[in-house]
Amino acid sequence: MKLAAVLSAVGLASAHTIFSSLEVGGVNQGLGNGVRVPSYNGPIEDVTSNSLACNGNPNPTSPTNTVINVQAGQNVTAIWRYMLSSTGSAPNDVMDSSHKGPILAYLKKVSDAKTDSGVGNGWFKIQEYGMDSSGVWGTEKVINGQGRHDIRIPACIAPGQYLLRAEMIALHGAGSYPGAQFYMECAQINVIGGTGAKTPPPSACPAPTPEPTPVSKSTSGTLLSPTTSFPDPASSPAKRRNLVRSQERKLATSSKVAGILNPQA
Ligand SMILES: [Cu+2]
Repeated sequence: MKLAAVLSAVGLASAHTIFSSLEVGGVNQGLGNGVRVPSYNGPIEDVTSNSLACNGNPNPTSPTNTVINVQAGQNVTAIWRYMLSSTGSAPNDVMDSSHKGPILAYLKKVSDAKTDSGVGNGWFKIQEYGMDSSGVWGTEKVINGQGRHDIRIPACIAPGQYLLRAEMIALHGAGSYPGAQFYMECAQINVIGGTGAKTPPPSACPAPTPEPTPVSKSTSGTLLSPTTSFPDPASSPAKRRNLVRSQERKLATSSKVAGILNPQA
């Protein structure tokens, strides 16, 4: 391996990210306050791992006793930082620019947001933002937007406690499995003022209007269309792995994203 390639690999390995705090109503709730943050910023790459739900081994997370009040229908903002110690909001303080891919958000209704592990059924997706028509990925939007990832909490859901799972997926290594890098943490929220009695399956809740970040198709047509799902934390490990592998096959054969698969090219 050439020296430049070695240095590049080291750079990528240390250029990850953490959803480190939640902003609600313009107020940052504090680092790790109501968000289960890990001490290390590495990704989950094994999609059969329970850590795909709310992170965890090999990145153990810290519990938090805070449950953050959020109004149903309100926008909240997941704040992503390169490391827990990163206080700036420049692109390098968020995530390395090589990390291109979709951003997503999920909710899960729980009886106690402080103690529920998040593993298993009940997750529903409330956002998936892939690549826009100019070829700009969701992660680029966050990297170049001070680490801010806006998420609309649906108005129609039942009041009560939820886990809010914000996720960014980096595809630069996704030409083979494992390779896609899944970054996620879970916030503990208490939704108040919800107009519905639903803890909806994905289609039961009307799409929030306006979408905080519109879902877009990739220029390849199907890669990240709104109906193309990345592995859902609620689906079975085998199903998740098959999904990732099919995504990776599409990626590997898509000339449009070749530059992402091989950042040095
Ligand atoms: Cu990384």
